Amino acid sequence: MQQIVEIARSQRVDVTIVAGDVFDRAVPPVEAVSLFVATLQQLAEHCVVIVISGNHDSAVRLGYGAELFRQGIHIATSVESVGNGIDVAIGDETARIFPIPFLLPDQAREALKTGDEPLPRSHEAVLGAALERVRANLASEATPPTTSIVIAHAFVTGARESDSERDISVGGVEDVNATIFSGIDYVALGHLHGPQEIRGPDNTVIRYSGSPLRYSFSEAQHAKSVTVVDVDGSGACVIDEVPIIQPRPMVVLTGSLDEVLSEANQTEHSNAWAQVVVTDDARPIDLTNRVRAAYPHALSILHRPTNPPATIGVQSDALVARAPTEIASEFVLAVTNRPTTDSEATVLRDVYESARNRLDS
Ligand SMILES: [Mn+2]
Repeated sequence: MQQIVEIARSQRVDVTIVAGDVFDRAVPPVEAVSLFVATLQQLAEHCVVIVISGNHDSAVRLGYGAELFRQGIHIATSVESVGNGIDVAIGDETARIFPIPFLLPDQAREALKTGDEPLPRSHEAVLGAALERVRANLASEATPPTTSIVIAHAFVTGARESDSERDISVGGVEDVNATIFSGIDYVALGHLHGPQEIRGPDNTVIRYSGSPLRYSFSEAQHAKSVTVVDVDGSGACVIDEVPIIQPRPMVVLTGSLDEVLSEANQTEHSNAWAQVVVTDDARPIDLTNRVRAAYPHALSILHRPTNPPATIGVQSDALVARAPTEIASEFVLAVTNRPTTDSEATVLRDVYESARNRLDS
């Protein structure tokens, strides 16, 4: 957080955008809330700050007290405000920034409907309707602002995931097509942890800044950064990825215990947050302590034999990597000796999604 504040100060940024998630759970620990508030206050000394809620955040809790924040700190968490822009002076130009909090299709399809019928039950439908509101706002003035910016929290088609993002699928679909952002100069996206640019419609730059820290070993190779965007009023955007220095390196070491504990490995990686995967056929005696002695910051120690005994039908980590609905379908196959029907698959999916949403809220 200190690095981000320093980047805002030294680069004299006009606006800091946080595209969610702010927290990783609906009820965050007190330390996390304190850090968030302190960081907002420090950022606000240098620039305008605009925050949206993500799928991990409780919109109600994150938005609580938002009106009490001083001018220059905006926290957008409610669907009612979608389509309202915040004007920020950037030199002689004006950027209008539209924060769109993470929209739950089941709630937003009613709030954002344009006719009598609710919108289709999908992320693309509700976020698409939000963008219609944004474009209507921009078209409503004879002299629109020189730059338009949208902040959203979504999985845009073509982006690369890691193991850290929680599934947001509705009806089995989680992604939205980049074409819904047509007409916008810059789209600042949250949700995916790897920094990346998405191919969008002509003249629209769409980017995930990525998370400032790594949240799982699937992010070990990510180069974490903050995206600094320079807009010049013509709609053109110049992108600069400013690195965030990580507290420790991160490494995944796979091999026999002897290989993992080799002197070369220890010399290079003893300081790292390590995931150690030991592949010996039999579990080495005292595995955890021996690994920890060499890698005191090991976060995950696994025994995954190259030749697993035939009696083990399912490995738990292989199970974790698969879709819950797929596992449930296999269960149906195992007990009924026939594949799931389409209607059974729909029931399994709906039950899974509603259970997951209850955990999230
Ligand atoms: Mn998210």
